Amino acid sequence: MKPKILVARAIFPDVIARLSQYFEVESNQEDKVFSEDELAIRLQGKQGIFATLSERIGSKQIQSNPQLKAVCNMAVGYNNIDIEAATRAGIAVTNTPDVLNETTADFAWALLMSAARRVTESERWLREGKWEKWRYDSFLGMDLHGSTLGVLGMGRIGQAIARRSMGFNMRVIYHNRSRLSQNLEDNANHAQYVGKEELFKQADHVVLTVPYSSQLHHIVGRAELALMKKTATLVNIARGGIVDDQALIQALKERRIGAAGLDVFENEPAFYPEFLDLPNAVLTPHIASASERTRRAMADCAADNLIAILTGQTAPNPVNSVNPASTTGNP
Ligand code: 8YV
Repeated sequence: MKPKILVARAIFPDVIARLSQYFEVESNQEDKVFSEDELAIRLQGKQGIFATLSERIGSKQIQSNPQLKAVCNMAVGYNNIDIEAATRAGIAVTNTPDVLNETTADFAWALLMSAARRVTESERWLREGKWEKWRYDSFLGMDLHGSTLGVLGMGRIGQAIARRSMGFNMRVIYHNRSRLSQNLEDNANHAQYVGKEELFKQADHVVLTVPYSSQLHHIVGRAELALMKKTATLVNIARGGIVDDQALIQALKERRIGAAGLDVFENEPAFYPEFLDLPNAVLTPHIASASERTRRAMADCAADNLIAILTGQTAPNPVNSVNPASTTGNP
């Protein structure tokens, strides 16, 4: 008998077909977002789940499903999963790193350029039929070339963003848990390590690429925004919760910073509606990894991990280290 798995959201049909060669698949092609209770019920009898960030997998889902062995997220982030509870229960958790680095870095630049050079704001104005004449001061923005880019969280995506700044002749500063090796700094457009405060003070444009954890909740709040230049741009392609969105709304409204490009928000998709009234905010619905090729690679990667774990192989992208001897009921 094939093991049963749940594919929690709609995904590429050929990925479902591939998973079906190994598993009895319960899919969700109608793409309903399950509540936490519903997910706990749907997981009954399933040994694995192909999950996305929308599925909260915590102690409720874990404790009520002692047969669960694998949680494979189609995302590089995994803050939707209680890793400690999963590890205690002997559940292997995996993510999809690397395959999305370049696409996500491209998109950070799309947001940065749109926000700094007021692309979406001026397009809205044009579409509203307001373009009557040229003016010397129409939509004056902030230059990217020759400016200082600050990257908070210089992981693989941060490095890919920094590399792209070479073409804009920018200086790169970064702050991270630990300093990169000289070689990685050189490859990231000779990025210079600075303290967090210095990063916010010196950067003309700040890009956030830190993964979310409860310790990093609101690491960009009122105090950090107050350090930024009045003309600076803030780009968040990392996670909602990294930024205190209410503090950011105030800073943008009062023009204490120049502009923001935001792909992620607190409480997605129910972001604070005040963002909609801010002309200096470029807003996108969590699509930084959304190219055809990358979303396919992410789905394939999550499927590879699920197949590996449930066929007794080593998962390519483990997030936790599971010792089957110390499990409490998910052997
Ligand atoms: C995904 C992401 O689209 O990979 C991540 O961590 O945030 C995005 O690339 C999303 O998480 C889907 O689960």
